[in-house]
Amino acid sequence: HDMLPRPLALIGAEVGEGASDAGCKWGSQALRERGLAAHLRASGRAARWTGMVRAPAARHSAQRLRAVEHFSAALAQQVLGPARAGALPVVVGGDHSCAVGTWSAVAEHWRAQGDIGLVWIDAHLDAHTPATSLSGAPHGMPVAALLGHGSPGLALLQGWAGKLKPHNLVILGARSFEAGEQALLTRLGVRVMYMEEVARRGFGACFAEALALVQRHTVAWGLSFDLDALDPADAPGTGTPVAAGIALADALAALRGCAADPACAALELVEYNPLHDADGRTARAAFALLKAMTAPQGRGARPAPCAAAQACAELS
Ligand code: 6HN
Ligand code: MN
Ligand code: MN
Ligand code: MN
Repeated sequence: HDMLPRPLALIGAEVGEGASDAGCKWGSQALRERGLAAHLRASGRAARWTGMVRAPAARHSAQRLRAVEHFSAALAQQVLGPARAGALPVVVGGDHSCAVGTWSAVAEHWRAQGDIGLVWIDAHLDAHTPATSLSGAPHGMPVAALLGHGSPGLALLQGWAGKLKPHNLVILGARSFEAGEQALLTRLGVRVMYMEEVARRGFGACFAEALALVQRHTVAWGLSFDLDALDPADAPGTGTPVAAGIALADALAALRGCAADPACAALELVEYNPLHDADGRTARAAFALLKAMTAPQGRGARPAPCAAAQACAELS
């Protein structure tokens, strides 16, 4: 329809403390210096950086969770501002622990009206609690925290737990995970479209179904895109690359214009590690993904074949 597209409020989530390799901490700054805002403005939307939030340094692994908790509260404030002002918050990571702050703020903003939904695109499940995590890394825990499990400092951000209800979450593209986190999601009944399903049905068909599911019982929905969901050939510069992922072309085709839906509450793109991106390929993927998602108009559902299907079939 003819409504003016909402301006984009880019928010840099400068956190690497959630991961074993802290390189993602410099991801948002690198994308900003490459001209991400101007790139997005080229498709006709207003776009500017409204905040950069930096996590306190953590020298020991025991300090990491504490650092992420402090960071999450600060990030949530930076997301609430533009959300209240009617802009579309676009959080640029940073490791994926930033999702706790982003989606806690979005849930808080919509709380009086109803529940929020979330599509989580990732090679991982990110649903550990400190009790089940083998690495102890907080970026493997945001999904559990948003569902109300694990560290109280994360789960109780904004003073209440259960920002996401299990039936309003869909995880897409998972192919590397541990038993403990999978057991939590299975027990809660979260729909996971594993990479083998994505390869078989195509990313476009899976994303369309995921979007319909998270819209069903909610007043608003969001998208959290972990770059490691992509095939490492298209996005080598991530914190934790995993073979046989989603082809960038498939993601671009399916996500195009998704944020034009007035019920789209926020977008998040995480795990860009500039130190592992020698040729700039991953930065270009990040630019293209955000430009596609924020294109002023959608193209409608257009299921595209998965170009990496062959590699996925070989894996399974
Ligand atoms: N991410 N499951 C592994 C862990 O350490 O808990 C990997 C987590 C990766 C998190 O990519 O956002
Ligand atoms: Mn992740
Ligand atoms: Mn991941
Ligand atoms: Mn595939």
